[in-house]
Amino acid sequence: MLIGGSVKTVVCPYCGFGCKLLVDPQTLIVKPYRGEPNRGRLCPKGLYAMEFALSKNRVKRPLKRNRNALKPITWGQAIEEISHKLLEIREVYGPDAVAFISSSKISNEENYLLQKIARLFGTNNIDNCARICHEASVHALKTTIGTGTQTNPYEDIENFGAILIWGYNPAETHPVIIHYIKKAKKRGAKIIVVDIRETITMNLADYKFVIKPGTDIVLANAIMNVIIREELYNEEFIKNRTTGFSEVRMAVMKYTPEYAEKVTGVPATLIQKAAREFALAGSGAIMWGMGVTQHVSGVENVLAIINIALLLGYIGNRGGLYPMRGQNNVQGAAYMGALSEFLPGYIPLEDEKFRKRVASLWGVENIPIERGLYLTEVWDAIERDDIKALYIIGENPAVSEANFGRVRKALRKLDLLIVQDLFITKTARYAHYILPASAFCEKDGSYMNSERRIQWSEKVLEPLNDSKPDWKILTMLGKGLGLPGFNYSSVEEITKEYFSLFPELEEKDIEDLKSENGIFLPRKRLHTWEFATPNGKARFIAVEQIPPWESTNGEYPFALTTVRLISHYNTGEMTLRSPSLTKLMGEPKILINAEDAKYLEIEDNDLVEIETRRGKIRMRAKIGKVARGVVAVPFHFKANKITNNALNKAGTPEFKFSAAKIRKPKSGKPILDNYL
Ligand SMILES: Nc1nc2c(c(=O)[nH]1)N[C@H]1C(S)=C(S)[C@@H](COP(=O)(O)OP(=O)(O)OC[C@H]3O[C@@H](n4cnc5c(=O)[nH]c(N)nc54)[C@H](O)[C@@H]3O)O[C@H]1N2
Ligand SMILES: Nc1nc2c(c(=O)[nH]1)N[C@H]1C(S)=C(S)[C@@H](COP(=O)(O)OP(=O)(O)OC[C@H]3O[C@@H](n4cnc5c(=O)[nH]c(N)nc54)[C@H](O)[C@@H]3O)O[C@H]1N2
Ligand code: SF4
Ligand SMILES: [Mo]
Repeated sequence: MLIGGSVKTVVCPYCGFGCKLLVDPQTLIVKPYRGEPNRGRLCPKGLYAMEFALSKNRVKRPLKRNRNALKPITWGQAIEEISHKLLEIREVYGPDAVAFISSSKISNEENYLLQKIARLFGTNNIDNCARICHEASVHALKTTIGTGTQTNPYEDIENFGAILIWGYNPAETHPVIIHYIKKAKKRGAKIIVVDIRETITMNLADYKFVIKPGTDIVLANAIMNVIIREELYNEEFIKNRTTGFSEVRMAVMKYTPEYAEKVTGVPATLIQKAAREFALAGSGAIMWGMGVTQHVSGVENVLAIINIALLLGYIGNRGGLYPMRGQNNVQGAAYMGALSEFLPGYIPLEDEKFRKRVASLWGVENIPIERGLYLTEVWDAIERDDIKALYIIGENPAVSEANFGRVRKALRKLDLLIVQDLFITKTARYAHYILPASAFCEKDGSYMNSERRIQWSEKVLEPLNDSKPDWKILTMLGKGLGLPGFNYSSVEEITKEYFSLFPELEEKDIEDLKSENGIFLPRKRLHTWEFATPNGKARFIAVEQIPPWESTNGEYPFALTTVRLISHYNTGEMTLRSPSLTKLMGEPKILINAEDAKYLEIEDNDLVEIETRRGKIRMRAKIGKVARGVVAVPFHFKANKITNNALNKAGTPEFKFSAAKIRKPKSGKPILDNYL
């Protein structure tokens, strides 16, 4: 239902860049916001963002499973039954037999409420898809510089002298940020792109480094080897603002450019030239993505990248670290405490003073201190009978988790599965209860983008049918569970409550958040003078090459990685329900090197079968620029049937490396037919 009135400003529901959309409530036409951060630009996903919300397939009322059928029930019944069953499970097995999965698609207020429910219920089993995305960056950044986030705003990118883009393909995944990178290039910035295939982003590059998957540390250490040997590092910065330089100096000695050439495939002379240019640029950004974090060496990969920035003093006013966040509110979900090892503001659970402060705000004596399960640990915990009930909001693990066969088996085994989503997703098909959530445009709330800018999103439409905004459902659930302090009657009351946990927000009010530029938390630029570590200095941590979990061999000779496409989004639940986007969609294809294809007698567009130790999928082939022995498969839809679920120290799976074999089947259809 239209609510009328003037044009509304809404935060894009797709990626973490955080564009604002101007939506006309009469016509529902979307136009780009002229101010920051999108400066009059949008990609097609933002432009057509209203379409999935208007889909006929939305869940319209609460549903309960009755054998194989889903039957409508009232909200009152749903909340009463779910609360009763959760309390019963807590009574018999304890609070840690329940896990909550929050969503990087829902607002700060909604994430804040779900972690509040989990912790008041008695468990830190609360997590979100940050775990399978940038959590390795959070762990590495927190250890070295004291904060786990992007350090600088987007606007700084256009002023730096060089940009190093690593395992990140913004031309497809954050299209609007390309505007900032192009402005830097026009001003003369050198652009270096490191990937395992020739990406569209490489069209902007002065140096295109196509490496073998999982060899990133060798390349990073070789770049440092050149910078140190040629004394191009920033001695003053290292002396005054860091510790641990001598260990890094020792560690990178053996990573000569010649050695790196053998391992990565990038010519030694090019590594030398690029290292020199990056060092002599005087300032620089390093931007990275999933090619870096989704490895068993994810945390160490990020440490290696941070070391390059520290060597050159490219931080604060002379540079920035940009772990570019994926989902529209993944940064907010983490900041609001929807992570199993952190309270709001990334404060560790062990911080007694802060824990007590949170508890007193919530009207209880204390909250649990033991770290909860990572999202990626939940599936084995169900297998072990440690988890009996799972409450999932806006997350689709039956498709997005590595080696999803075992996830689906675990979902089937649960005593109680509640899924709160817009659609009957592949995950919801296993649910005992499905709760219909309202879409982004049917509610107010705040979201935090990758540069830590909190922005207000306005309601454009009334909730569809009997759906409810997630914060309203969670308010009912909190009350149903008998938890204190769930008498919210407006979303702003929740905003005020989370404001009170952050010293930087004490002086601010909601009107500041609703203003044109939103609010940066804690501030626009971090670490200008001092790092957030106990001694105020950044820590170099030397790292050595770590091989991928699986190795290729005669039977599985190919290194398989998974990637994203511009016209598809994650598990497809939103984009596949948008008529305009489906028109733009290309068929996902496996990318293979021309010589490998010739050897296997595969031609462009042939159907091929890709098999790993977990299973097989089929897809058409595209012959293109990727190293021999490497294949890249779009992750959307079925790739996780065959990916490897080995985890890194931060709990992220190695989505970016599985050993595989490729063959041409005699007949058959590609996997995407009739997907939804
Ligand atoms: N169109 C679109 N946009 C999106 C999304 C989407 O699904 N579709 N998803 C959003 C989300 S949740 C996220 S997290 C971001 C992710 O954004 P990106 O990080 O850009 O996404 P990916 O394509 O997964 O991985 C980036 C690159 O890593 C490369 N790569 C693979 N293995 C390796 C390796 O071993 N080393 C190196 N150096 N590179 C490697 C891939 O070839 C790929 O080009 O995108 C967000 N934006
Ligand atoms: N092989 C491989 N696997 C990967 C990756 C990879 O690179 N390779 N990348 C990983 C990464 S980085 C990520 S982030 C994950 C993404 O994995 P998921 O987060 O599971 O994927 P999405 O498709 O974004 O699912 C979001 C869900 O939220 C729902 N939703 C949208 N808006 C709302 C709302 O307002 N309320 C509620 N309640 N629900 C809503 C949508 O309908 C959808 O079901 O995938 C991971 N999996
Ligand atoms: S770049 Fe990201 S935030 Fe901007 S319109 Fe596209 S999907 Fe939305
Ligand atoms: Mo992500």
